[in-house]
Amino acid sequence: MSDLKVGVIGTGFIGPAHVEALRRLGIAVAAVAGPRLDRVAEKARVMQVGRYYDTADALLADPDVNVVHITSPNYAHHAQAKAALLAGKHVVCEKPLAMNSAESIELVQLAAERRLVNAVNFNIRFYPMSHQACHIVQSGDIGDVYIVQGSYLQDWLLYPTDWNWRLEPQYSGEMRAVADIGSHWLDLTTFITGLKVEAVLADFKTFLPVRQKPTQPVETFTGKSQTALEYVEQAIDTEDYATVLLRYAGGARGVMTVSQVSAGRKNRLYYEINGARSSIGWDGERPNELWIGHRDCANEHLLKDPALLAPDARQYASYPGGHNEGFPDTFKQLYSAIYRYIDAGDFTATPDFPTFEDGHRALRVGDAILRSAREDRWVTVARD
Ligand code: SOE
Repeated sequence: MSDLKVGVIGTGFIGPAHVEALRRLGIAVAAVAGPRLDRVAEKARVMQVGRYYDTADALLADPDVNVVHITSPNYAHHAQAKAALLAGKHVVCEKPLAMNSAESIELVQLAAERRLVNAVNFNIRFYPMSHQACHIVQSGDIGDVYIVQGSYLQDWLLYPTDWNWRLEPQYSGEMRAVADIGSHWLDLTTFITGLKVEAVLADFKTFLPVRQKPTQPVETFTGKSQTALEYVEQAIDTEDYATVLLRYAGGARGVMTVSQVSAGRKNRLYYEINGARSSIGWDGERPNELWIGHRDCANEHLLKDPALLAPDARQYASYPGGHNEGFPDTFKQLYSAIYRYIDAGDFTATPDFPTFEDGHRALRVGDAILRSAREDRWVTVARD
């Protein structure tokens, strides 16, 4: 594929997933950046990346880097994306795009002004079954959408000793579960249905208002297998759980529950979309299956098989039926769309991947959810 060179900012849980996916497409990773020189040097050695920097600015000054992937904690996304665009680099940013929609609108405008490619890493759209679901709904097969419902549940923050930077608002933002995983659910269901959320009513709960913070840093998802020696008590005020009622333009209704304290649910995004004729349902822990529900005939259970998928979905299935594709493949498929677009060079064409506009829209909904939870009332989602 592309002979562009990539710089990846952030080497925690998700930075290496970006590097691996890029390499599977034959895209060169020129450099990585992380906060401490000794740590980033070690990460670069393990990933066999030739150059490493201990600041984002140093990576952005590297003339060989044409595209920047931002995989740092949430608070840094806005400043790093802005600096990358000002340095003339295309940007692929992890979600959420920024801490709030005031920040994200600035990025949308700057990327447009600079005519640079901009993408948000909403990778879950790139399971083949997500594109198949989009095809089914958009082609009218299930009829008008009545109800969009589901959840995104995890258990990695269930115990008071579970710790991660996402628990600290200065790094993660004023919301946690909604921003971290609700953003994926909202993006995915918006992608599939094409429906815009108009108003929200949110209920939040922090079940663990005090946690034990290890005195050593803990990487995402590794807390379960590491025992810290020393802890300090820390008050927590971001939500462990949220349920949000959703009103969509055109009359559909929805409900989303997110939780990071649901024992046994490792990383389970579930949605069910009920239409005037049929329904579809998908469980992210069984990503190669799509449930199609009917009233007057037997329900269907579609297993991923390129031969049975619509062309839009088939292009993101690399292996034959029965050969499961999973989480790392979504990164590869997302980048195949982004780099194909960059290579084509026509930046007036409509992108077939999530852009800063999508990241901004998710943050607009997020801002309304936060306000609703605080004010305990329905809030209308602002429009730009
Ligand atoms: C942590 O909750 C997390 O890694 C999210 O940040 C990711 O976006 C999601 O893929 C899995 O969980």
